[in-house]
Amino acid sequence: MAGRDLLQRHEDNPLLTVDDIPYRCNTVFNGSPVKIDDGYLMLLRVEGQQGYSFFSIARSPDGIHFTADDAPAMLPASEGPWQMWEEGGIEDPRITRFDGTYYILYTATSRYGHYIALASTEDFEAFTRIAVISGPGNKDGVLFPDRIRGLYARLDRPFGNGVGSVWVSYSPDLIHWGRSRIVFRPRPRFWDSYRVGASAPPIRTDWGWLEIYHGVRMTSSGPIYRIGAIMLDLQDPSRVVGHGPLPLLSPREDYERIGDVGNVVFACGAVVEDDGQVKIYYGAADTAICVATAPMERIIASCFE
Ligand code: BMA
Repeated sequence: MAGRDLLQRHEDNPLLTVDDIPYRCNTVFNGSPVKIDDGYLMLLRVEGQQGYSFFSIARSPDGIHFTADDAPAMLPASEGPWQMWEEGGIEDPRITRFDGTYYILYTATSRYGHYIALASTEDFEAFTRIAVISGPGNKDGVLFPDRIRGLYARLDRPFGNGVGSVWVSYSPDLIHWGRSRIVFRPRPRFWDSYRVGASAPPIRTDWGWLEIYHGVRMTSSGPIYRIGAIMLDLQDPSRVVGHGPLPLLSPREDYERIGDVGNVVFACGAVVEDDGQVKIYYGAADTAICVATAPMERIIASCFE
């Protein structure tokens, strides 16, 4: 059976719901996974009942069965210079391992809008805030896992002219960013016609940088968020080398259709296994965390359809 979607949902979905969080909160979604020595760790976006989001950790031996920590890992700053950036919460972490350090790009929200912020950790116990690395009206920041032509590189989604497109920028030091170029835009008439944004940090392949992104189509009953893939040139990621017409995953199951924000599948990270299977972790309906998989070769092929 071909199935409706290229990605196969795991039968244990949703992997994490509010019932798995040991303290009172509203929802858990949009988690970013990493593989560590003895299993998997996921940085979760938890939304508290007061209405803002923060980060917590869940751990797993197999990438499927997760146990959430007893207490949050990183709360919005409540004092100091970061307070004004994070007063509305911290959202959608994306983890990239680079030279042995884990860098986390996340969305800081405040009365002035959304910003991309950068923090790092060595051990997921202590987190160091490094810098706010965008102006207002930007989110969906993902850091490439390698330098490109000697510079750090990121994708992001500035909200210029009311259109959400994906851009690439470069930095010598992770703090000062520039040389911004557009990468791809919403495609009129397609499933990603309203908005696009980076989802998982780019994955290096022989064919280019594989970017798992989200695309939105607006309908008369609101937006539908889907997961897609695009291939970018290794040396110049502003150059799209492959972009297929179909999404990888669309909301279909009740846990994707029904929740605080229905009709949403929204990835924040993926794990490539040694056998070539890719596990894509995604928030479902802004209410739960799920995983869906496909062989890397099929995801790559979909970029060139
Ligand atoms: C996006 C982000 C995500 C969220 C999605 C659907 O703009 O805010 O955190 O999952 O909308 O509500």
